[in-house]
Amino acid sequence: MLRSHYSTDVGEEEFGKKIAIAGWVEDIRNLGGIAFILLRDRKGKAQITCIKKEIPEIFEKITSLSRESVISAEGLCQKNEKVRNGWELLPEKMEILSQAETPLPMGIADKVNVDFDTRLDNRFIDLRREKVQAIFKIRHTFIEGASEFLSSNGFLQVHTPKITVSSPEGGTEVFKINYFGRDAYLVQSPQLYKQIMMATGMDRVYEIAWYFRAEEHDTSRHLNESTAIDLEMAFIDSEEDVMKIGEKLVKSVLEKIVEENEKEMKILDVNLDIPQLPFTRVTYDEVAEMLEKKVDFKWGDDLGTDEEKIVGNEVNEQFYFITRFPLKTKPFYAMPDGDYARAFDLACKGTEISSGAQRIHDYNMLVGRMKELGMNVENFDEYLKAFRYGMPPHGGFGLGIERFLMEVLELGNIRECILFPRDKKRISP
Ligand code: AMO
Repeated sequence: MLRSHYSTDVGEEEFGKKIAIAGWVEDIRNLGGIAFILLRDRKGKAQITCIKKEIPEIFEKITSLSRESVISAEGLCQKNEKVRNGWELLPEKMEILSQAETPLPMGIADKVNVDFDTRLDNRFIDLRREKVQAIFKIRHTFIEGASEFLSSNGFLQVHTPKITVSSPEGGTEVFKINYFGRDAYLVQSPQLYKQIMMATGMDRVYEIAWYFRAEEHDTSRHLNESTAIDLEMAFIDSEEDVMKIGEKLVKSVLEKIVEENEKEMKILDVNLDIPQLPFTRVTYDEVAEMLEKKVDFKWGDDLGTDEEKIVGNEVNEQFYFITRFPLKTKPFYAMPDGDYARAFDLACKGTEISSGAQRIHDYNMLVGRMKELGMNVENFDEYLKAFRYGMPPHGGFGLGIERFLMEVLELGNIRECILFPRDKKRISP
């Protein structure tokens, strides 16, 4: 069979020529003397038209086909303005590569009336849907764009361990594993390692990887296994240097998505506004003042989902930073500034999508802070060692990939943005 054009993405130059296409049978219509197949592949859809009296053996095959079977077909690519994409394939050969069982666990074409769990239980079929594929095509652009932006700004891509003995973000939210009889943990964040990297002379690093959090809450914005873009940069003057990279990164990936994913944005029915730089900065104190007027909130409290939404409405910007958090709300590694931390969150439409800080780079100050917080310093020996032999001032942030996509694409549930979500109830498929 001809393999020169295994795609439904056919241009006018192919009209009148012999082509081959292959994909999934989305629909079959048999009108007695003529049959139509709507064939779908990664590029789109095409119609195969078969006239019974002209080619009865193929017509026979078509009548035996089930929806979602995989076929290939070869024949004339005929211009036909009545067909959606302006052409149809008149098959001379057709091969059934895989016959699909019936009934299907769920439908694929536009109106799919099944609940989210059924979709996730049958994710390989769900992922055949145009809308679902659009999310992952945009996700691809986002990650590629972030990588391009960071590389061109001197960041080196690294990969740090995902199995560790100490956990950076507090001991309660880690998955414990049995590592040849010893206790170990799946990492919640590359925090400790990306900071250790700052002691190596590789001044700017970034990592795109998986993180694991044993958080009990089962919400539309939390996953137990998620991915993030993390970076760390040395020789900064303050957290402002880190925020500047963060906002430029966001702007640059959005520009790339607008440029490369017009079709997918249309399928998802979303418009992306390219934000102006710099993003608005509001201090935690200003946020606390907004909240004290509206809800039961005291200076020093963490911002929960409801509080974040209120602040989002008040600030009324697509992206904004919240800066100068109370020291007690941030982890031990954040650089203190009196009662405040040199830490920030980046919010998109009222949801935190990233957080970061200038870090403590002085060994004694870091140990002092850990002791103040009642941490077992010995558990962090390997991390602390990197601060004893020359550690420059540094800072960085972590940006949740699914959080970002969920907000920017207005998807409402973070599980839409990851192929096979892991949450409190779901560990398969
Ligand atoms: P933080 O804990 O705020 O910071 O995480 C950084 C970003 O990761 C995403 N995120 C999550 N996404 C989905 N499900 C979860 N359970 C989840 N938890 C976090 C969010 C969040 O903003 N080490 C610091 C970062 C740093 O300072 O560099 C950290 O992990 O988008």
